[in-house]
Amino acid sequence: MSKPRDVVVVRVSEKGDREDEHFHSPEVQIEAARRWARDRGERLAASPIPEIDVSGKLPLPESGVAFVYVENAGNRLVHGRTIEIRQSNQQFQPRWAVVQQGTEIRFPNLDSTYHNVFSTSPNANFDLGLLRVGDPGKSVVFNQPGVADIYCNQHPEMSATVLVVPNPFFTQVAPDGSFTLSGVTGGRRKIVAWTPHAELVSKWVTVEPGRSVSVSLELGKSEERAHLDKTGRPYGSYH
Ligand SMILES: [Cu+2]
Repeated sequence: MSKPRDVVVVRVSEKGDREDEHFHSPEVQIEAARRWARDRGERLAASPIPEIDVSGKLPLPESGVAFVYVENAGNRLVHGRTIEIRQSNQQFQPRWAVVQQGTEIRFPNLDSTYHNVFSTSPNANFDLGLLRVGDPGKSVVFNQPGVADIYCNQHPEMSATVLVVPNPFFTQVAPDGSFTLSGVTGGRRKIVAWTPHAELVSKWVTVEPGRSVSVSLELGKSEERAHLDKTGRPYGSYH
């Protein structure tokens, strides 16, 4: 058994993360230290903050898609992560995504028609303008936690939804409705569940050492509502 590696936190900070204002919470420091050690095949001998697995169950919706995350376990921007939401066959593909804040989403147009991708959600207000046929796509960095509804100003039937989570503590719910959030730091934690097009639901739990934590959640009803165009008017009203 090796000695506690206080030095690990310092080495991680030397990589430049110290400039990230989100880096100062103890949870994030520990998380970064643990990952630094794991990448090198080592283990932290002791952690100043105990980490516990939070597990639970929830009834899956018909879509089979649900995610769970911890809302208040550190705020951390992820760097260098990019995913794509394509415009293909007059739909977004995929039609939903869950990303950690800091993730870049690229929106390439694979169709032979114009699209105009936009969002008016508070955490992701953008308008990519007309994307030409074969456009490699503009991209948006999602830096604010929350749910972003994404639409096309040309085609009201196109929609995608993106859940932006604040930290690495998130997971997809398994087909049997179970989930485990690993290595959650101790304290009062807000566990949040999401399925596309439903309100977020949450429960508070106390995470403490020597005690397993389980939480049961009931998802909100999925309901894709009619939406307005990028100017806030009903589609077609100005043609
Ligand atoms: Cu479109």
